[in-house]
Amino acid sequence: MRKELFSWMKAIRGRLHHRGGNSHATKPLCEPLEPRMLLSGSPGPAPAVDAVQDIATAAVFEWLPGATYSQGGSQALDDYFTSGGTVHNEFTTYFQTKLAAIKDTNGDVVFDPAANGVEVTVVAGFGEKIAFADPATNTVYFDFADGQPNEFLEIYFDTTPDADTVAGTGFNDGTLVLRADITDVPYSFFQVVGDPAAGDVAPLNLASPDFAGVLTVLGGGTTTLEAETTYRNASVFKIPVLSMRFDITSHTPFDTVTPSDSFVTMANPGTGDGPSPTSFNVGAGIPGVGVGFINGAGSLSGVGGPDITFQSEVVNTFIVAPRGVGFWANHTNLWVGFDPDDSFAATFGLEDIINPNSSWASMTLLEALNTNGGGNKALARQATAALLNAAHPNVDYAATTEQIIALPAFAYDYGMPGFVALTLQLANNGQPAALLVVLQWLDFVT
Ligand SMILES: [Ca+2]
Ligand SMILES: [Ca+2]
Ligand SMILES: [Ca+2]
Repeated sequence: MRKELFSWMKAIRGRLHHRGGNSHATKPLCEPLEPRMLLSGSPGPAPAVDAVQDIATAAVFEWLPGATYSQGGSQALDDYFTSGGTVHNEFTTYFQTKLAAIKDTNGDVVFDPAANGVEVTVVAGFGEKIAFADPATNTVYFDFADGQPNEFLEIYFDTTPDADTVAGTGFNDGTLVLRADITDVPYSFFQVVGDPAAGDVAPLNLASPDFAGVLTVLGGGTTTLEAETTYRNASVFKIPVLSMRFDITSHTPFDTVTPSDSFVTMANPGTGDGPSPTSFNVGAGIPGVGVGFINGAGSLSGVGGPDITFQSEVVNTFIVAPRGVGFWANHTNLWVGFDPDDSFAATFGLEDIINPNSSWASMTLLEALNTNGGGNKALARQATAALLNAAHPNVDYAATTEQIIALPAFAYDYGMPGFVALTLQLANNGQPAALLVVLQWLDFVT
């Protein structure tokens, strides 16, 4: 090992005195933490979807156009206006839709539920309140109303596909595979095009007769949800999903799907089928809800009400825990910003340190990941995994790529490759505390 160290450190021989007192640092590292990612044998559905194991780091979830329903949304706007902008009543927004495809960071489809004969659905409910309504632009901005009793976000894996947008059923059956606490709605607005008081401008319904004759305002908006995982089925979401973001684009009138008759309005207390959806259609016996009220011409300040429903397009991404050396070595398709054939020396700025005649000089990043042994080799593979973690937009990592790139030279400069490798190994397995100390040190000396 010492011989190898010298070959790598050709250019920094003069600084070897820094090694004093760090003899422990080059001990070979055992790597007991890597198996953490290998979750298998869990009960639950048996998805014929190896791709799903990669979803969290791969991917963007693209959901099919679906329906969103803001129960009390128009009433809240009316209350806001009639109170002179002082009343900010809470209402509840529900959405439900079906997964179209999982795509990787290149935009390529990595999983197609329909082609696999399965269905993945999402249902959610969350509180909102009007932050500010601007009559000059017909734009309403919403704040998150956290912690409503009917707040939920659930993803289902269903081997008997049955989700029906018109009926609003089949969105919370099968097996619940992910549950999350909605933690923020950092951005939500809706803008009516034209004068909402001048009357409704477009038919709400398409093929369904259920909303026949119901008119709607014309408009569009965006809502972003942030949520943190509270339950994960490890046989589908094999990677620890920490958090997620849903970007919901809504508009009226509906133009590619029909409004839903019912919505899931309650959280599922278990992991199988969830509670039956609540009907919002004509004749449901819900006061104030029905033809002429939903989006239609009501008596309320020209905005209709008390509820409003939209067609929505939803995409979402997941933030996952860092991945270890083995994962990145076996998932080169998920690398972002770096290629397996990239030079290790060039990537980490080590050309002046590495002996050009040694095998280190020609080592690729993939070869670096596959090194065995401690000290230099441990640093090479852990720094490469750390770099890939830091570079991936869906990985929650404690360091930037710039910091990781600077670490190997720093580690050799201070004679502690084994120690830095250990801190990176811990960080690559979700324990960043030691790395954060090293980064403070790095920051101090550079
Ligand atoms: Ca089903
Ligand atoms: Ca279903
Ligand atoms: Ca919450």
